[in-house]
Amino acid sequence: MIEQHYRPEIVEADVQHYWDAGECFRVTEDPSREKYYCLSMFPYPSGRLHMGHVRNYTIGDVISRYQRMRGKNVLQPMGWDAFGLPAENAAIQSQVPPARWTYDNIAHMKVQLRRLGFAYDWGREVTTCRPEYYRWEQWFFTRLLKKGLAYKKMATVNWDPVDQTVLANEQVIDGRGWRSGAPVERRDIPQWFIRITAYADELLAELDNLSGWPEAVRTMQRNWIGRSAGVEFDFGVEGDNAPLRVYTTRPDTVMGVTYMAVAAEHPLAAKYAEGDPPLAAFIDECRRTDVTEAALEKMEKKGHRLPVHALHPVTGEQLPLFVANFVLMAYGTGAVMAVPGHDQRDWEFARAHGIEIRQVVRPVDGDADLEAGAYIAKEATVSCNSGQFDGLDFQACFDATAEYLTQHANGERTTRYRLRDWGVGRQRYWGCPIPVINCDQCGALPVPDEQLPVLLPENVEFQGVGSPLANMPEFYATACPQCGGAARRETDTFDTFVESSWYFARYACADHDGGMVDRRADYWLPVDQYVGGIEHAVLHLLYARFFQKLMRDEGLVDVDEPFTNLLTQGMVLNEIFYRKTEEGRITYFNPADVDVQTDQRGARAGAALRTDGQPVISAGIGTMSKSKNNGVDPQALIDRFGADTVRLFVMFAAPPEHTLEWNDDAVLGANRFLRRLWALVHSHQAAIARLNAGRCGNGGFDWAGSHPDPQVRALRAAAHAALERINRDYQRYQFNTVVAACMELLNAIDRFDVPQAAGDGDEARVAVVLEALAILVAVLAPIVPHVAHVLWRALGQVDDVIDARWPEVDAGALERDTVEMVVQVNGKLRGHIEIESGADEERIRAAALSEEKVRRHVGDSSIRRVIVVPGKLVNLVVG
Ligand code: ANZ
Ligand code: ZN
Repeated sequence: MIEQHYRPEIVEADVQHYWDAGECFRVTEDPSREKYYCLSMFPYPSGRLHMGHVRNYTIGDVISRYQRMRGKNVLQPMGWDAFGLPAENAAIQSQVPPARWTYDNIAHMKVQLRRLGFAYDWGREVTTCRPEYYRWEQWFFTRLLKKGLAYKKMATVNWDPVDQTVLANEQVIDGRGWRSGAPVERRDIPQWFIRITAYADELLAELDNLSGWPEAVRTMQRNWIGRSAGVEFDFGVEGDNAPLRVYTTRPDTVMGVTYMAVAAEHPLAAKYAEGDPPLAAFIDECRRTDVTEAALEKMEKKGHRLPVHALHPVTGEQLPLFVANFVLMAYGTGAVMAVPGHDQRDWEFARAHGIEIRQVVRPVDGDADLEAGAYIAKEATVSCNSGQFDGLDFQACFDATAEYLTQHANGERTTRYRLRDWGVGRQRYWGCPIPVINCDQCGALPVPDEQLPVLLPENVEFQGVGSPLANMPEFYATACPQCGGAARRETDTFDTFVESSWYFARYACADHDGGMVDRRADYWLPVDQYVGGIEHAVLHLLYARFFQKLMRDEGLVDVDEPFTNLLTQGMVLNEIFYRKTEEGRITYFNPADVDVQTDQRGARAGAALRTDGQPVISAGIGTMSKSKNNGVDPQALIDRFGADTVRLFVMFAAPPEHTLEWNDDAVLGANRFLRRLWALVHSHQAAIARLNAGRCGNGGFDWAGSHPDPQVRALRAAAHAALERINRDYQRYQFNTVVAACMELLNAIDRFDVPQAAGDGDEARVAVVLEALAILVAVLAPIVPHVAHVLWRALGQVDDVIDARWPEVDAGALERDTVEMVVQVNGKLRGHIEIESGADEERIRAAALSEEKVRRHVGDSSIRRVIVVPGKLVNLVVG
């Protein structure tokens, strides 16, 4: 028997204790059962959970619990993405070693996660900064090294000249070091890379098969990989110059070339700069400009004419030749054929230099306006002004020109990727040491297996200037594994994306100490449902897919793709309030400290800070963030309302992929719903207990055939119709409408009259309430598992609701088996009857006459005729 009042703090503590004691969420591999692996992106242990975590993990937990009730063998693990920069920053600020800070945070956040009641198998917890984990990452890297899939090359880093250290991108603020404030310099140093480009084709091709991923994410990955088909071929150059080789993705526009451009570093530019000081100065200027894509887009397109012409490979035409600041030496051949009619950069440059803009492509129907800008379309187009290549669509013209250029201009078709190899080295302390030994004689060698792991010293003096590893001979001094001479350990550590690229596989066998993974990974992988933030759409998800393939090719796992289905949850938003001082300094105020005033019509009239009553400015709604001071602390909410209310709120407030706007009233509403549910079960529990006792438990009531009481039938129909909708919405993860349907069902049960005293004929009324409540509690169990656990018991169920079988829709209950008919006597409305659809005339007539009002109007007259409009109306003609 449950108490009268819902007290979440007691309910939740009890139920969590029960789950722990029974190890209810521990799973083992069971080949006889269908597995379901549900994974939420593991958190960085920053210290506290935020609402984004709560949303992410609630969605994952609801899916996991739902699948379990559907009979699957469900794995839902949790762990910690524990290496990374914030630990170093904290160490500098508060003098705690990064390891201590990290482990303390993990301990605290674990308590918070437990408090939310997530069904995790904590026995599989993975903490990436522990040697048990990262040793296998090191081992794996040494395999990649041996296969040539890992290599070292020069790469540019941000260098802080005052602190004498490499800075991460996040540590560069407006071009200055975050601590020293000194302008950051660029330096080239040797760094470690993994050859992701070797898998570019497969990573791209398999995106087509990932039908369980949002199209937007697949598109982002496609663009990131950026495969393009192109042609490299030669233009002639006047004088005794070598031919000028270009790379283009639009050979179909070759007839529209009106000038040529080379990069400042191109040999042709250098050749003519010798006797030309203005050109030399221009080249110098180009070298100093930023070459990021964004900068190239915006900057003024500048160029300097060279004293020779290039020669068109088809027409032999003389083309002006420039050195231009928008051509990059590192891309393609460092030279471009410029087609101002169909390339925007070329168009801008041509405009600025008075060069001809020639149209060679037009829309199939109509024309393009080249006065406004370049016409870049490739679909529904046709080539024009192109001589022998006229009248072709994009692909046909591409093929025809490519073929011609291959024959006549030393051409070659090429495939290029935007994707670059993954630079995995970081000049940081709090990361996994890269397992390499550098020997002056033998070069960079992998650390031998028996010397792994290379332990990261955890008790370090951390000054924040550079990585302490580079100043710790006890760490770096070692012997060369090949010649035995003195050698130096690599002091770079891995990018933390390396750890998160394989943790999903490690969960399958987290306790395995004989290798990276064991055969249990074959049982669990691929992850059936992955849940996480859209901010990881490209890097993390691409690296994880890449690692899956690397592991496959090492024989460690057998599937090609790690994540069958991906759900990217939307951001959690809240209002933003601020004040600005006269000097322009902005202070943000937490919405919880702001009172919003409304006018008579309920529209917002203003907002004021509660503490001083003075106005604050509203900046609308935005993502919850520290910088805007508009976060809501989940812990405070849990303390006040309980975890179930918080879980219910986040699931009800919006579909998982949409943004979720914070709303205090809706949190209260969620709490009220749970209290009503509790009260409802409480009010019926005595009657239910009697019913169950009479039927030896389970309330098993035989609903075969139609029940004579229309109200009983109606409630059954409502419950099963709700279940049908709920099932559909669970399948498509529309949890908000699941909750809405539950609310309606609760109202329907609430309206239903149940006799509270024992009485024979009322058994069906208790039974139908029990059935409806059992459906309601069962379908709510994934969302509000604690309260559902207790209420399930109160309904007389012996099993735990986590293991209850998902309720089934009884199609018989759904059939609208009665119709309402209007009863007329001599054409005048005299009453209504509820009657089985398909009842015959005899039955309808009897039912009509059983109505008191109808009987009065018929009186003693004889019935001469009965006119039935099926399903609608019966007219008794009397006289
Ligand atoms: C002629 C042309 C005509 C081009 C046209 C585009 C549109 P993606 O797709 O990113 O690979 N390009 C080639 N090498 C370059 C370099 N070193 N610096 C700057 N731009 C360069 O880009 C390929 C296109 O970028 C090439 O195709 C070339 O311009 C330009 F209607 O050639 B195109
Ligand atoms: Zn050596």
